[in-house]
Amino acid sequence: MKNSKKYYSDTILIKNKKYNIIMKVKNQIILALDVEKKIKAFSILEKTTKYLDTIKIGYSLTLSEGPKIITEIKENFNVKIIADFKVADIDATNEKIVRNTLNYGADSIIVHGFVGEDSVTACKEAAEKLNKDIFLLTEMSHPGADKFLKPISLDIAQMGVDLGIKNYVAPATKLDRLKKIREIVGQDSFIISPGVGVQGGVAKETLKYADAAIIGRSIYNSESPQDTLKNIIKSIS
Ligand code: 2OM
Repeated sequence: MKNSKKYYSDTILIKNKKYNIIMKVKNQIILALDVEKKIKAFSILEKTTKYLDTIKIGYSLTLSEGPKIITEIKENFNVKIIADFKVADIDATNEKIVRNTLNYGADSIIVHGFVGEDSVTACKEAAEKLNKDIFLLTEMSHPGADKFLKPISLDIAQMGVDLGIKNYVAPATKLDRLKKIREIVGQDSFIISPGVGVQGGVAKETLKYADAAIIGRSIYNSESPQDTLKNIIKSIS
């Protein structure tokens, strides 16, 4: 299955009417910036943002530097930020987590699906109020996810479709699962896929089914993050 779509859409409200805006992931690579210090994060961004425009930051950096790091990155670099907080609580708490994260300047946020419809809907609605979006995490890339998450991940994907969610996370390390999830969410949905590089996934294979690959350690632990990134881009073009 060849997938040429390289965009994910965000919803904006103008005069109470919903419009989808298109967000592009440059070179189909999202940098997972799981470093712990701002100085390191900025150094990696200075070396890589010529080749990418979307990054994912999570607990590693925000717990170490505080959530204002999201705002600071937005002020200093021309990147879209996906906040990987894997939101997984009751609806009322989820709403607060999503609203606060997006108000710090994140463009979207990753939300767990296994918590169910009410919890996920609270995230979706909180994001939409801010004209932003969520990514629904279906199945995970690590081996341990096979025990509890795999048996329900296709149902999670279907729930996302039923709720009108357009953006998904699905694993690069399990191509058969990624393919199945693509079949469920359809070609119009946007799938980002972690697990390329250190976890064993291959970017070119992953992008047969996903719209963008999430890559962390292979890039930020590399002696030359820009050269590593350039080589990955060459491998998929
Ligand atoms: O990094 C992979 C990145 O993707 C890390 O930030 C992980 O936390 C994240 N991630 C997964 N697997 C998932 C979900 C999750 P590296 O690895 O199933 O390239 O260094 O392995 C995510 O993206 O939501």
